[in-house]
Amino acid sequence: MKTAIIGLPMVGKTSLFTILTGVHQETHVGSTAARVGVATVPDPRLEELARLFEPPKVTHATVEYVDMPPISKENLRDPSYLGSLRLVDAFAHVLRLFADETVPHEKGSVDPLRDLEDVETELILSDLVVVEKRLERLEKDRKKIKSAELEHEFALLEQSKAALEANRPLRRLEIDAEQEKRIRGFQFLSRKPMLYVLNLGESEAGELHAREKEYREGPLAGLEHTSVSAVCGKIEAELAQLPPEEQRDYLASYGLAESGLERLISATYSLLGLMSFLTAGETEVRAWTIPIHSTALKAAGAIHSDFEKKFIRAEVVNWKALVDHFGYPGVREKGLLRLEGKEYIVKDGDVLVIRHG
Ligand SMILES: Nc1nc2c(ncn2[C@@H]2O[C@H](COP(=O)(O)OP(=O)(O)O)[C@@H](O)[C@H]2O)c(=O)[nH]1
Ligand SMILES: [Mg+2]
Repeated sequence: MKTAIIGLPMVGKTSLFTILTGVHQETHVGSTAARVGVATVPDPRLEELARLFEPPKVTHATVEYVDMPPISKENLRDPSYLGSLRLVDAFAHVLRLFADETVPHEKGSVDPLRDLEDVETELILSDLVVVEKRLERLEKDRKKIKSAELEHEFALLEQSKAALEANRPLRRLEIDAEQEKRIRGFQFLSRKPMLYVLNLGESEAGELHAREKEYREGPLAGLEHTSVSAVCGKIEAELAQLPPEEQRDYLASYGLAESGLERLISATYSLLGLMSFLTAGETEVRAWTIPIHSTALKAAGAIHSDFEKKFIRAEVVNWKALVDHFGYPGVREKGLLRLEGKEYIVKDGDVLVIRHG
């Protein structure tokens, strides 16, 4: 699962990418190459389970971020740039709220809502080109062949075109599951789930939560497949340089209780429709990534394809119960370890033991 970090030039995309993934590298000016890095999904449950089992290995879930050169008309005409954007599962759009005289803004002033609209419009226009081309082709085909398949696609693209022409991103299009399958192949940019990252200045650090709430309940209220997370890029960058024992004091000096990165990563994770189940034992404590509403069978398959093929049953217990009762014997005794079949819908925080043939 990949999330592309997008936005206008000089808004803090690369800085954010670096602090999320720890990947340092200069991007050449004018380059349309994307860079990929991996961020660890923070999970305090793993630490608690690790204290209990003391395994040699603790493995967190991860999400991938892609650092993209800026969104511009020119870049959006570049096939390799477009290709990188199409491949990702979601976007994190960095909105610049920080004011800094020494960092020029392409549009001459700091105005996050204007930037949001401008980038959205570019994504919409890019999709419109794709829709119009395909519709042209379909018009011809429909004259030659009568097929329900073509008619369905035609109707869906007409509906998409109407939305785009009204300047509405396709992520706000309400369609059924079958149409969803049909539209997926186009990899439309304006249909990708969108996380807005508010990049605040140091002086506003104390208002992080207030700002986030203001956007969530204001301009971004009720938008489908959209979420918002505020960070203070500059503070996070400096924080990353400090030893862990000094980090809390540093955050406190800005009136912050926690790093914003963890919340940003978690927001990405849920925007992607993902959750974690856990496995825990003496050899490893680990978080596994699966889509929300996955069955026990799918969860088994995430661990090993053989576990899915030869699945018999899953033993399931909530992670907290396992910690509170000091391990499997304790939860077994209390009847908290349940036997579940293939169709069981796994919950976030379930610890699974897969029984297989
Ligand atoms: N004051 C301030 N400067 C920032 C912040 N984030 C990034 N910058 C600066 O803005 C410039 C552009 O940052 P960069 O991450 O390369 O932006 P990009 O062009 O969007 O990738 C750099 O000089 C950064 O040091 C921030 O939160 N506060
Ligand atoms: Mg950059």
